[in-house]
Amino acid sequence: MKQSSLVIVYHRQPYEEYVEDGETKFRANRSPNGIVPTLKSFFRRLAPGDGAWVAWKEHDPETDPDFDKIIQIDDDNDGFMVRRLPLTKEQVNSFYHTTSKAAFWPVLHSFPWLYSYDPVDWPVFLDVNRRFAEATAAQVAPGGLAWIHDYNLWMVPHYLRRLRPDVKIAFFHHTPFPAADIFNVLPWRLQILESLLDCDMVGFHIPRYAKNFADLAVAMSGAVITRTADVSPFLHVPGQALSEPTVPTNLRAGSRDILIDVSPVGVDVQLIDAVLATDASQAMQQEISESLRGRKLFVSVARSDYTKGTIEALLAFERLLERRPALRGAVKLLCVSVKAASGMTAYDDIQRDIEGHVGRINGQWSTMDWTPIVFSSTPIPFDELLAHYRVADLCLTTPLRDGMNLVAKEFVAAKDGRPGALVISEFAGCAVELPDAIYTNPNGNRDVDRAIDEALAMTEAESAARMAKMRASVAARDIGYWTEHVFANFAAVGFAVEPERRTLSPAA
Ligand code: GDG
Repeated sequence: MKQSSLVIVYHRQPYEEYVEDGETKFRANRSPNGIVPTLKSFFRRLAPGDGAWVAWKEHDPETDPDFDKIIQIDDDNDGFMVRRLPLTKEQVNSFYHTTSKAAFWPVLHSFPWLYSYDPVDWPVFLDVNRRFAEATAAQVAPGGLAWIHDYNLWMVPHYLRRLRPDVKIAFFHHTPFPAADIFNVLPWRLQILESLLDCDMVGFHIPRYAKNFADLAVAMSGAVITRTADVSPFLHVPGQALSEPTVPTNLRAGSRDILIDVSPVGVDVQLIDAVLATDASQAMQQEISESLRGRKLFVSVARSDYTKGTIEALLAFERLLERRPALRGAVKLLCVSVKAASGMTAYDDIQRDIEGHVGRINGQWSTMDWTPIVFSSTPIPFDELLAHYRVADLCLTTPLRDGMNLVAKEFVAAKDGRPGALVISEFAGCAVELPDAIYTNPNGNRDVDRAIDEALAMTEAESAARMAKMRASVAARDIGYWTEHVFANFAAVGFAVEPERRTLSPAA
């Protein structure tokens, strides 16, 4: 079997599976946005067919004994291979829903009181991570690079390093990385840290997370920071909650040098522009504008998660109606809070609470010709989302913690310098890149109210100028920039791709 120079290890599958005429078929994910299409575009920089992806697939060996572990996907990313790791429902439940989501996720997002230890079956987590490492070890070519994503695969580097000492290992965290005081709530902290120190490169969205990680490594395992750099002005807003003036860039742990990478994920600005320029989108934008009949449109879009601050946004919107009677009937909120498929208690609770607030607010304030909140718990098509962003007056993004938050960047890109405002939590990673947004601290009502009032009071000229500055920043550091940056760091740790493929645009 052919091995691959670059193997992306990410728990989600990079395709959709469907059945036609009794036959299982695969197609590219219908939604073109989000991180999966971005990661797949990395394969375009390799020789055609040279990329591979490792993901899990829930599988019952009793009902499907002929499960294909390896499949070929031929989409517009030059074709790539997917190694599917069959996991039983029980393994998925333990490794993903319990250990990753009920124990790691709250700690990573600084909600240690929601951390749940008792149901964690650590040996199952290790076993699943070991299997991921074995699948990766079988797939990656000599001297190739395995790029592992996110906390649910934290222990993969440990196993992979022992199976394949010749390969380069890179890791990227999509979540925040908290300070040691919080991280150390996890009883498996040393094992996790040592596994990450088996990597050649560990990546984060922003300097604060990188610094937290490096400080943890120094405190817990005797690693030494061998280089620190000034943070680029594009990622530093003095006095801002997540801002850092300097960042460690290199660590030495035992005999290994580790590159600490800071690379905030960008959005596909070319794709957003192209979608918004279509006749269908223009017609949709016109229709949305007309349906508003002069009302101001607010948008709040996120997965349903207690970290995302959707309840804080809904309550702020309700307070706005209470505080400013003149706005009753004059504002509308599109709230998309996409329900998790999991059946986990914490997520069922938050969904129920969000829907309860929407129902209550609409029940209290609706009139015959005005419903304050339009709500969706299922994803709306990307083109519809973008058309709403383009028309919207305000994007209300109030996570209590968020690794980056791509919604805010997509909104900024879609506005393309038109008047509008982004109210962003200071605790979302993207805030360090967007000083022209209106910052808020969602931990207090008064500050969110202040931020919304400030947004509504801005003149058109000021809001357009701020949106234009943010758009320039988001466009300059889009997914193409991110891809270049990551490949440059892959090269710095000894994994170089052919120069002529490196110049390809990921959106090409
Ligand atoms: C994790 C980290 C980090 C949402 N609703 C709809 C929809 N979306 C799309 C958005 C955006 C994506 O999903 C969500 O990205 P986020 O960054 O906001 O959040 P997470 O899913 O939590 O992602 C996060 C990210 O990883 C990347 O590293 O930024 O901090 O938590 O692209 O547009 N798309 C469509 N309909 C929806 O209703 N089509």
